[in-house]
Parts: sequence; structure tokens; C-alpha cells
Amino acid sequence: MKIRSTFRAGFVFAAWLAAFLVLSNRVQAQQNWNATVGGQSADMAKQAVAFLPDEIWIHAGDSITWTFNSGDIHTVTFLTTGQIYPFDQSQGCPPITPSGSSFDGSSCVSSADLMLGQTYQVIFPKAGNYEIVCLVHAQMFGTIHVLDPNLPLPYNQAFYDEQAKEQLKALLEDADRHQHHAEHQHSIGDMFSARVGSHTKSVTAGMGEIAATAGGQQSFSMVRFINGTVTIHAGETVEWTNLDPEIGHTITFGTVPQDVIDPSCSPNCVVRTDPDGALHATVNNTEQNVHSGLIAALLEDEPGFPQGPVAPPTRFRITFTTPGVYPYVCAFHDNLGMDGTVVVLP
Ligand SMILES: [Cu+2]
Repeated sequence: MKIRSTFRAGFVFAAWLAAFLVLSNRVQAQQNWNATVGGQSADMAKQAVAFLPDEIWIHAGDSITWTFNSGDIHTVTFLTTGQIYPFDQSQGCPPITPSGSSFDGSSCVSSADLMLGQTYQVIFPKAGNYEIVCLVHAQMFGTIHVLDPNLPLPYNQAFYDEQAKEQLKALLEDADRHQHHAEHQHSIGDMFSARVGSHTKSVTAGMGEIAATAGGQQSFSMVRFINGTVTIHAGETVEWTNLDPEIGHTITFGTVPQDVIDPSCSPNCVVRTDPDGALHATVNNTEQNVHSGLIAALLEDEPGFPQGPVAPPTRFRITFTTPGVYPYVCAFHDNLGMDGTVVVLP
């Protein structure tokens, strides 16, 4: 008897619990979820270029608040199906929608370029699978699965918090592993340097790697000139090469020009193109402004699009004729500490 009544009490409790869970599920239907955008090492050299996590399952009516965690800028953007991925934020989803906007697939939603400590919230009123993109980094995207409120969700907030932490750690550790490789890349600038028999120093202008998840892509970037302080003799050449599949950089001496995308050199100085397509300037004094323009690893071809030229330039060379100290920065990532110095000895 006793066993039976205990069993019965247990059954009543289970029924009550089930009813409570159904009820509390309904209450939770308007839940706000939290996720992060980007991440970095303490010195900002290593950047996680990623939505963390990059795949989230929520209910229709829920919202997600993204907190930006890096000194490098990103956007949270949802484009409509068929909309052209714009070149930058100013041409984006006309141009910015306020935090707290709703996205149901019918018109796009986008934050501004945001960074460290800023947040952006999107509400998802309608079930569907939506791609989240960053307008600054084409290879940074993920998926938000918005389910009918009657369907169960596979994960809770604690799971996503842990996953975001693990993905960030994995990306930043990859950066350590690959730095060694970048430090040993060979220079081919000797072939095109100013005088026969001269020596060329090679600098890696950033490096990175893309990782795929089921829901999207994430990458890490080492936002540094690796071995960026070099000492040469007058007449020798320094060659900068970008090994990052995602992020472009510049090599900029003196004043940052208005047009950061195209190369420039002034006064009395020109940037020419070497036979192998690399850009090359000859610098005669420390007062000259030299700007490489955008230097990036070669872009992939996209199916359905015509074969493009071999662009943008992937290497930049400067032949220094005059002794002196020549500091330089990346015009895009100076704020993250991406700089270096060329010391030219007699
Ligand atoms: Cu840069």
C-alpha cells in the first residue's frame, strides 16, 4: 500500500511538473539570448573574427543581444534573400537600423561598425533559418535558427556561453600555432630589388586562418607586422606580404592619405608595379609619405562570376636609399597596435 501511494504521489507530482514545464516554456517564449561578436588577446594582436557562437536555436518572438568584444570593428547584419552583399557598411542595409529592430526576412537589419563593449539587439518574430553576416569581414558568418515556440530548443544559454568561450580559445590558440610558420616565410623580393646582389628583408603583414563550423565560418587574425622592426643597409629592400585570408592591411609611412585603398607616395615618389605584380616604391628621405594601399591575400574565385584579375596586390616592397629611422603603421589597425620600424644603416 505504502509503495502504491508513494507511486501515486510521484505520478501526481510528475503530472504537475510536466504542466509547470509546459507553462514555464510558454513564459520563456519571449526570452532574450546573449552572444558575442569578436574577441581578442590582451595585447589585441590576436583577433577572433567570429560570431561566438555562430549557430543559435531560439523561438519565434525571442531576441538576441550581441556584445562586441574586440578592438577590431564588426557588424551584426541580416540581409534579405537575394540582396547583394554590400562592399561596406555605408552601402549596407540602408544604412543602419537601431538596436532592438525586428528581422523576419522581409527587410534587412544591420548595426553600425561596433567594437569593444557595445551591444546590438535583434528580435526574431517569425520562424525561419537566417544567416548572420558581418559587413566588414566577408568570411565571418553564422546561422540563427528560429523555431516555432511549440518546438523544443536543443540548447540553453549556459551551453552557448561555454561554446563561445571554447570557440574563442580554439581560434586564439591556432594563432599561436601558425605564427611560427609566418616567421619563416621566404622573401622573393631579391629578384626585383634595386641593385644586383642586394639583400631583401621580409616582413609578414598579418596572418590568419579560416575555420568552418556547421553553421558558418570563423577565423583568427594575427593583426601584427611579424618581425616588423627590421634593420637594413641603404640600397636594400624590405618586402611586406599579407598571409591573412580574411583581413587586408596597409604599410603606411608618414601621413595616412584620404584614399586608404589605393597606393600613393609623395612628394617626388611613385609606387610602381614589379613584373610579378607586387607594388614597389623607392624612398629617398624620411619625410616622404608612402602608402601601400590595401595589401591582401589573393581572393578566391566565386562560382558563377567571371575570372577576375590577380588582385588585390599581395606584396609591397620599398627600396630605401638613405640612412634613417622610418616608423610605419597599418592605416586600418594602428588602433590595435599594428606598427613597425625600418632602420636604415649607411
Ligand atoms: Cu591592418
